[in-house]
Amino acid sequence: MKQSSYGLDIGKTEQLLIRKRADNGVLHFSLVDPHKTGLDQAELIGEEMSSLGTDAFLVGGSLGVSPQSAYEVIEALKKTGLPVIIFPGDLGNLAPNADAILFLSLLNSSNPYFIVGAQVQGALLIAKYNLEAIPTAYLIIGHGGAAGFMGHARPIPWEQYDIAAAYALAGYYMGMRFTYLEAGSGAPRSISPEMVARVKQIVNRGFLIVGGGIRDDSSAKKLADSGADAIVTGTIIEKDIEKAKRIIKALKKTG
Ligand code: 1GP
Repeated sequence: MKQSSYGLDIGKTEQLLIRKRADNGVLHFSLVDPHKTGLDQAELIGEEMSSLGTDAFLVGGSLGVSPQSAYEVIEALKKTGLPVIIFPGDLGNLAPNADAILFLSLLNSSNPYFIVGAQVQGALLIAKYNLEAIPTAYLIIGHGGAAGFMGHARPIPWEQYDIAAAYALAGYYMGMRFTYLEAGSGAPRSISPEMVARVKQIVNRGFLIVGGGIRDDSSAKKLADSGADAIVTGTIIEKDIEKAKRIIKALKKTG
């Protein structure tokens, strides 16, 4: 851990992501849900996605994830040497062997449990596991998918760019260096490039992750060109690896 003079801890994984972003353009994160992905499959996905040039793995899900299943999938993905970061749907996602955890606060939940309650329940365990916590404002947009439903979200309407920007900025002022704009896994469409551009314009010093419903290279590229720092794909990896390949290729050409 690098300690700044103000006592701010920026961990190794976060530093690596920021450095990679600066050096190599927009990053691609591969989402693996331990509820949907068995051990052998996780190993295959790891090999395949790392050879295609993905930058990191996110591991997590909203339903049916146990610490044991998370542990096993993380172990399989770590063989790639790429960062493996927990993307927790609930406390069952916490496993000690990841490189880091997106310490999410679902800011537009109507239930304080998802804003700070689960975080309090998990905090001491995260410290005990010595997991690097990356403070992240998690915002559910539009459809929201299972994450939105399970997290009691009041999804921000697709076209309300300023509301998304205001939430992201509030999160940033509260110390969340990362923002995750989430349309929901398998959402019928992705977040619009206009919303991404507005959020990036307002929170230009934060790291912006965009995911949910991204299924082709041209929409991924538009989101990247609009200011995303990392694009997440999950469903497409399970369904059509060729498309995932084209998405990564398109991102590698971005600045
Ligand atoms: C979900 O943003 C991610 O948290 C990925 O969504 O499965 O639609 O790619 P997809």
